[in-house]
This record gives sequence, C-alpha cells and structure tokens, in this order.
Amino acid sequence: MIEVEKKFVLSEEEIQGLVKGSRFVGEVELDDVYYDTPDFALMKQDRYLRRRNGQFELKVSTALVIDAPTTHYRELTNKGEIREELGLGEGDFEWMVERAGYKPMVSIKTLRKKYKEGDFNIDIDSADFGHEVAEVELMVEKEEDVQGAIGRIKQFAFSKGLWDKSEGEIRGKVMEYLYRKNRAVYEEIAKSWKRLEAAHLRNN
Ligand code: V4E
Repeated sequence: MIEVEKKFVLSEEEIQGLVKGSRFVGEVELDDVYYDTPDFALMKQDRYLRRRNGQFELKVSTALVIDAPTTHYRELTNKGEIREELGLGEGDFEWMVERAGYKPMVSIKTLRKKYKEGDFNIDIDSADFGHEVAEVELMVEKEEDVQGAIGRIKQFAFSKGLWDKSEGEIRGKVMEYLYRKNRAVYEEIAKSWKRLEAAHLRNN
C-alpha cells in the first residue's frame, strides 16, 4: 500500500475544525527509533528505517519531488521486503541491520489521537520534544491512484478551511527534531533531497 499524506501545523481551534464530523478511533503511543548510518545515508536517499513499538518498518519514497506539499511513501513492514530493499543478507535481522552500519540515530515518542472520516485517516500527533503536527492520510494500492488521492486530500483540507495552512515549510517530526537539535544534518539531508529531485527530473 502507498500512504498519501499531508501534514499541517494547526492551532487548537483549527484542530477542532479538522476533526469535526470525524469519528474518534483512539489514542496510541508510538515509540519510534530511526536507524541510519552516522551520516544519515538512508534519510539522504529519502528512506526511513524505524523500529516502531519494537517492530521494524521501512518507508520508501514513491515521489519525484520529496519536499512536496503532499507526500507519498510505501511502508514496508515485512522483514523479507526490508532486507531486499536495503540489500541486507540472511541472518538475524537486527544483527544484519547493525552489520550494514545502521544505528539508532533519532528517538521520538508520540501521543497520537486517531480519527476517521470516510476513508480519510486523521492523526493528531504530539511528540515528546514539543512538536505538534496533524496529518490527513489516504491509503492507495497503486501508483496510478496517487494523483487522485492528492486531489481528494486537497479538497478535504479545503472543505475544512485549512488548505492555506499547508503552504510554507511544514516539517514532520523527524525533520523538525533534526532542525532543532542538529541543524547541520538537517541541512545536509535537505540538500541531498534537492540533488535527488534534480537527478530524477533529468532522468524522466
Ligand atoms: C517520510 C519522512 C520521514 C519519516 C517519518 O515520517 P513521518 O510521516 O514524519 O512520521 P510519522 O510518525 O507521521 O509516520 P506515519 O505514522 O505517518 O507512518 S522523515 C522525513 N520524511 C519525509 C517528509 C517529507 N518529505 N515532507 C514532510 C512534510 N514530512 C516528511
């Protein structure tokens, strides 16, 4: 599945407007540990290996433009698929992750309030380092459904009076964490995304 997602930084009043009419699904605690090389080689390639509440997951970009208003990522949870994607050999998974040079680099705990309106998932996240971010998400099966989902998210946000809230720089939790705690790395990653985008555009 591909996760098509738009993030917003909102006031309490705007959050109430966003979730009005939706169904509260529940609250979950996320304990995320992002693994990477010490120079963040994965994030620089727009790939994110994390251990969420003990389970490894890999987010892989399916977009040409990384720093876009609406992002789309494939989320791999199957260890075999993660092994293949990262070129990890057979053997104990954690050991292979370590052997490939990936170490815990960023740890974030989040309290997530989950809502649903039709097939839209709305998450209101409060991260332990003081960052609050709202996400509107649709899951699609095929790459060709991504553009339609982006359009629907845009319309949904518009109907809640929030589309203009998505303009400007909105950082997700990991990038905000690095922005605050390690600005040099944040800038290196952002620069690397620009290089990736330019290479994609040249080759397509
Ligand atoms: C995809 C990504 C990163 C990995 C963390 O993803 P994020 O959506 O921030 O975390 P979370 O907890 O909401 O994951 P979910 O539960 O939805 O799977 S770190 C940087 N990115 C890329 C990225 C981007 N290009 N643009 C924006 C606004 N955010 C993140």
